[in-house]
Amino acid sequence: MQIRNWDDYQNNYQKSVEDPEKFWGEIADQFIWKKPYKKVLDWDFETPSIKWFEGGSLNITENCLDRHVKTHPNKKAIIWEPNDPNDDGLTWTYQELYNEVCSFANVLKKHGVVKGDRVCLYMPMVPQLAVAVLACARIGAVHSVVFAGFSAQSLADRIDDAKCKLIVTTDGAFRGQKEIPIKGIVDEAVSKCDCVEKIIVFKRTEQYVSMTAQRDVWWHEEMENASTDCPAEEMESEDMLFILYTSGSTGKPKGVVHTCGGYMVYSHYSFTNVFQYEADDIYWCTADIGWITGHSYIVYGPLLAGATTLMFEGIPTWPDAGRFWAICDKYKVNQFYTAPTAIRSLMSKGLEPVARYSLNSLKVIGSVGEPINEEAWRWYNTYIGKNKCPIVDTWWQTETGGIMISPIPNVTDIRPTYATYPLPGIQPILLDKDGNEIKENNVEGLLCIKFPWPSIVRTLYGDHERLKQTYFSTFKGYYFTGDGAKRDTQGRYRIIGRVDDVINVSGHRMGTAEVENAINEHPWVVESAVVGYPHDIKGQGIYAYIIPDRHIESEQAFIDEVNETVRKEIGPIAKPDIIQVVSGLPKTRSGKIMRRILRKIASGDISTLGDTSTLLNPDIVEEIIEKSPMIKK
Ligand code: 7RM
Repeated sequence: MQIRNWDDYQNNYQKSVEDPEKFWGEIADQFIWKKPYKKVLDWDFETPSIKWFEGGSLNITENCLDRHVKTHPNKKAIIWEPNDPNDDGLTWTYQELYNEVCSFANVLKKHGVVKGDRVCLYMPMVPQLAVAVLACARIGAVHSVVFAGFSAQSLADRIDDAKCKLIVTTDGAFRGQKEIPIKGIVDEAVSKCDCVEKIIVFKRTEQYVSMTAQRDVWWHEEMENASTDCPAEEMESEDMLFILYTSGSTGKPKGVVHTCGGYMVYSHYSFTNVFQYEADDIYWCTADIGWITGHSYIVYGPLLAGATTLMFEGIPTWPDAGRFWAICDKYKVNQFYTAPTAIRSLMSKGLEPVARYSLNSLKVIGSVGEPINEEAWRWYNTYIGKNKCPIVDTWWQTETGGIMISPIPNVTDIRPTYATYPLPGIQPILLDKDGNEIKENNVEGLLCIKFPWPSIVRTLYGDHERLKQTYFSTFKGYYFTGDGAKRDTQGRYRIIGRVDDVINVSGHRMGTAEVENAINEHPWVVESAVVGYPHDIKGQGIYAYIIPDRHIESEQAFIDEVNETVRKEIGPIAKPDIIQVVSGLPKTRSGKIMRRILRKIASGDISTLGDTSTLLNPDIVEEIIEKSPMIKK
């Protein structure tokens, strides 16, 4: 299953296109199935309906845990590094992790969770989050992890959409110098939903929390007498494994659904190949488990591979900007996987925090979440990889479940800022605006995938029609990614970014409509328009144009209030970087906001605004330019 050289890559790629069922069937045979599958693949992109390994049954945790407990029970499964470098960390062997997972699975069962129930996990990066994920999978409950930076309102929306009956959370969270009242946020969210029956609280910070009798219980008390014996529920290959919410171009987040068999096969396959993981390596992905990267490449992929996966609770800049590198040296990390925004932010702190560490254990370094700019790529390559570690610039999405386009270290070549080639089994194509395939190289187009892979999104929870509309209707017969891409003369891809109304702030996907909805919750806001603009560290920043319903005495006070509204509605990650109060927005005669013009102004470039005379209100453009902080006068 591990591709070792260029010939291997080419043979595998060719085979995966010529006989996909044989290709994936052979990979799938390396897992433990409770019942063998009857058919590798059944699909149509019209309905859409995609089924992998039908007739087969399995439990992903048997593949993550039981089989490794048999062969190497004392190998480290999870290494956990706490927020404060002076606090004690924790290591669990495969045997210990197995015991934790089975015990907690029994706790879930005791509280009435059965196969198919949805369980919401709202936790910071403590190892118990990984335990809770796997415990759900053990008993066939569907986990919906919500990133612990989301607000009570966002959490409530997600709990309600999936009708979760149980929540697992913590008292609080440590993040750098901050202590965050996680349980308080959960209490507020739950007051807005009526599906939640139980809340299990893991004690992390020891801060005071209110516990509601009958409803709230402590993790440590429940675990005291829980048995470590919990048979793995038999799951059909296409049974739901998890839901993960992600932003789209409308205001409402989409509940991306992944299923058991295909996700298992693809997360393992992509992990071993992209990171070229070897038996004794220490692997570290700095993402949060609240995002897909954490699901696939902190928890499932590495554990399926029997790897040692490091989990970090803190932030890259605390106690200082050398923290990532200190951790790399402390644990002799071999594969390090992070996001361009983290690289740029650390790059801005100079070389001193890097120079203190050797980093000589590193073999492969990776990037994910957004396009990496050339400067950040070179810095990463020179000062972190020391010109000897291949950089894997991995392109993929929540909806793809795993890495789709990426270099394979020491197998395929590297081109700075290029995700380069698709993994075997992945068939990307570029289309022009009219949906015609662009066959030649040295071109640019809309990135689509023309054939299913095992971890493709199966549905959007509760809204299959939206799945069809969003991904399978723009271009008939293809999965449309929403990204634009270039392909060079060698057939290597460079992903340019979103072509829809989705912005990518520090690697976090956000719908402009979602942020607008939040802003519009402020009682004085009549209308708003949100666009992305180039930001040195975050990749894209959020620029909001806002029309108030009255004369604003203090603009700063109003802006502060709007920011607070967004923080409450979505969370701190969605707060605009720039808010401009305007008296109107440029609109077409049919009333559509001309976002193209707003994007140009936000990026500080007004040289190519085009003809604005056909607008409903052409004068407004001058006014906005006049007052924009991005336009130098
Ligand atoms: C894994 C993840 C997906 C969107 C995707 C792209 C962008 C991700 C790269 C990238 C350029 C990359 N899932 N994106 N990786 N753009 N190069 N290597 O990020 O669902 O949260 O976001 O992120 O626009 O469509 S995600």
